[in-house]
Amino acid sequence: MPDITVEALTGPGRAALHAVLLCGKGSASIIDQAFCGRGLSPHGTIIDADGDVIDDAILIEWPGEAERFVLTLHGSPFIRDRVIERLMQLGAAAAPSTARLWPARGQKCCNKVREEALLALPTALSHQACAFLLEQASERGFSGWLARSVEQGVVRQELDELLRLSDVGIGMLVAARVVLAGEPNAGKSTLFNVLTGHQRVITSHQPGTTRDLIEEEMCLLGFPIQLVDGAGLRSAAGEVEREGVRRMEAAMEAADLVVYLVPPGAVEPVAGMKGTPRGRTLVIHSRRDEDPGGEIAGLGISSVTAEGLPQLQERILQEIYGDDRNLTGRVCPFLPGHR
Ligand SMILES: Nc1nc2c(ncn2[C@@H]2O[C@H](COP(=O)(O)OP(=O)(O)OP(=O)(O)O)[C@@H](O)[C@H]2O)c(=O)[nH]1
Ligand SMILES: [Mg+2]
Repeated sequence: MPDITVEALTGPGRAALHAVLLCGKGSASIIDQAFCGRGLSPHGTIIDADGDVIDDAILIEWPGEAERFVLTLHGSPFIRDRVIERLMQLGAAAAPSTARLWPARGQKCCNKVREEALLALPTALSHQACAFLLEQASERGFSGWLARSVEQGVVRQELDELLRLSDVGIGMLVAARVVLAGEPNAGKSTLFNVLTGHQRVITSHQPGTTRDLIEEEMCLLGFPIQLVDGAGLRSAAGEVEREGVRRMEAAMEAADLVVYLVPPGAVEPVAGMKGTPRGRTLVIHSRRDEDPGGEIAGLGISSVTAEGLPQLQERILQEIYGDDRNLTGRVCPFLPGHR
């Protein structure tokens, strides 16, 4: 039996593409049987024993003595597994499982946390989240820390610090729910559109325009946020708007943060008032460009002039995660299970 190994270079799960490595003396003969079109162009098809097509593929052939091939396939795990199965049918053996993840090959610390970080990478919504995961997957990050702590033990203080930071680490990957609330016409939908960067929601001067809950995942300074817009809070006359208000109140209850918009002339919410936000609330003064001289306590914003919007983004993250949010160069858990 020739010493030929096959392995997936890309991680498990669905992806845009998968890459499979076949190497060892005799690989070329396996490729000749499994890949139609070798030598004509890098493009070809992988076929099964009956000649049926498993996938269209691109074949990369390494120059040199050693027989080494990479097949780039479509990203379905079923396609990848069928191709590997076919190559094994033709005489290849599975490579050792520790080599399954390409970046982990040859490295000492190939533990579960490293694999979890690499698996989470395709779902990261910002370059900060990607850099964070790559760091946690490395010797410098949570993965390396865990491997060292198994050998050397940990001190209580270190654990307390990791637990404290874990909220921020998890927040890098799992979106916090931020609900925009306030009376009708406060400017919720206009702010929703500005923050998400497109005209997602209908806005109008007519109070009671929005009734359904509208949600969109977006990125705020590197953190994923599930932003929610909905009905303005008032004692609505119509049945449909009443249902909208009821849904908005439920969304506020479940939110990680309620951003309560107070336009010029409206009153700030006070405890016990109908529609008072429960849970964590950030009260902001909206439509400031309409009343620039008006006295306010706290943050003022305008969705038209963009006044106060950078500060608003900072304040939202500060309310949810606190001031200590920069994770660069720090060991930090990133999944709820790590706690
Ligand atoms: N000048 C000015 N107008 C604004 C601003 N934000 C919203 N508006 C206007 O105020 C009106 C109401 O805005 P919406 O965003 O629809 O208000 P809403 O809170 O979603 O209202 P409902 O859906 O009815 O609850 C619209 O005519 C907007 O164009 C702002 O910052 N400045
Ligand atoms: Mg609206």
